[in-house]
Amino acid sequence: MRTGALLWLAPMALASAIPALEESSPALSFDKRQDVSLNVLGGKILQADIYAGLAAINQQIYQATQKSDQWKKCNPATIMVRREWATFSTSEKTNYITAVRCLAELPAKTPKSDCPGCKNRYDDFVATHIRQTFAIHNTGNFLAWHRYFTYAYEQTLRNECGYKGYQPYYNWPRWADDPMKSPVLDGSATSMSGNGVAGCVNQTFYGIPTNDAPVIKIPKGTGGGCVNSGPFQDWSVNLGPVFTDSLCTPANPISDFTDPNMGLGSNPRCLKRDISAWTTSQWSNDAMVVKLLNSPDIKTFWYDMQGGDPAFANNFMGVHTAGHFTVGADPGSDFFTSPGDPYFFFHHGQIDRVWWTWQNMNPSVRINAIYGTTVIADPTAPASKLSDSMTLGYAFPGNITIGDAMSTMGGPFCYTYI
Ligand SMILES: *[C@@H]1O[C@H](CO)[C@@H](O)[C@H](O)[C@H]1NC(C)=O
Ligand SMILES: *[C@@H]1O[C@H](CO)[C@@H](O)[C@H](O)[C@H]1NC(C)=O
Ligand SMILES: [Cu+2]
Repeated sequence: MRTGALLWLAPMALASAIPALEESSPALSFDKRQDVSLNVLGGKILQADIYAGLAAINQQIYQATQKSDQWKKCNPATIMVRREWATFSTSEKTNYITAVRCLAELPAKTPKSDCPGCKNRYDDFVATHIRQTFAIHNTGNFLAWHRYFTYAYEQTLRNECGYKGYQPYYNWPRWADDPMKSPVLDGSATSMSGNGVAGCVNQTFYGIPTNDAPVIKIPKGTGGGCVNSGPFQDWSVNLGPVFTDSLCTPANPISDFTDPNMGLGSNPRCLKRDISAWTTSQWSNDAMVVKLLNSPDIKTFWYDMQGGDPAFANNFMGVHTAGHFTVGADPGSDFFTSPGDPYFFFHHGQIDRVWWTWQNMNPSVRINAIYGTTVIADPTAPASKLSDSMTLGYAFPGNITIGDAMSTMGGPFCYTYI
């Protein structure tokens, strides 16, 4: 296939330009991007994707040669592959959408005493994220916890809603100029729904990190109100908000921070979005992802992904925040309640893919690299350790350690990305 040949030439040429890359052999390729027509991907070759292709190959070689116990269980014969939504067929997309909607029809597992507002199985995931927010963001477990969370969601779609595929991701830079052109957000019947209608007429910006003390002001776009296209226009957001930037959002009935159920009161409302090309064109384009992937160590990578040090100086947003404010509004702008928008798992699939890429550009050094403490943005708290355990509460059974979540081919995991 012509496209395949093209995609192959580029990595060969680039390999020598990328520092600290381990030997890779095309014969052991696990980069199946050559199977995907470039037209589907908007005709663009992204440098970040070339890094990802090399990482995929490196990971297989590293696992085969250095991790023989893991390799017995997880190897190219058994591995699951996560793909970009644009490469899903129409029926694959429909099956995924049906499974997400199915989760919202199943009863919640979280008892009312732990989440008075939880109505359904989807809410269990939102609730555990709200409850743990201060212990899983700007912390040492941030990447590992969200890897486990996204995996648990994918497994639950499969185990409880009959989904046969794997979690799709949204490759931000491919549609950085206009996210509403992406098959994830174009509002079609096979999208995750599109923009919201015009809303919050007196809101002129969304403030990062908060509206009250903004360091970055994202100008309000054309949306901000309820999503009115695609399969999620009747989607109910039941929990939160806690830290929303959307002035249109009614407060949660439990808003006292000393209450363990803060944000978990019943507050059903529509899904709102204000899709922001202002954000994506500057902060989640190919150059931004490549800069992040060129981080020499985990401390640099960790800070860059989350907005730099000091956070958000010179308007630098970091791909993590940019990915959330790609949709913004409610619950997308609320870092507690953001999983209430099913787009969340597409964004965090890509966060995980970028971390996986960075790790596997030099796996022997980076696979267990960890930075950060156990409390949000608190450098004086105890440092996170690989032996720290992580829980998903009622969303998914079983604690794992951060160490278990460092490799996508170790612990409970066996997946890769193309
Ligand atoms: C306008 O903003 C104020 C808070 O600043 C809010 O109370 C009010 O509901 C908003 N009105 C609309 C229509 O968004
Ligand atoms: C699971 O992990 C959480 C968070 O680290 C911890 O509080 C809890 O005690 C653990 N539960 C078990 C059964 O190990
Ligand atoms: Cu999160």
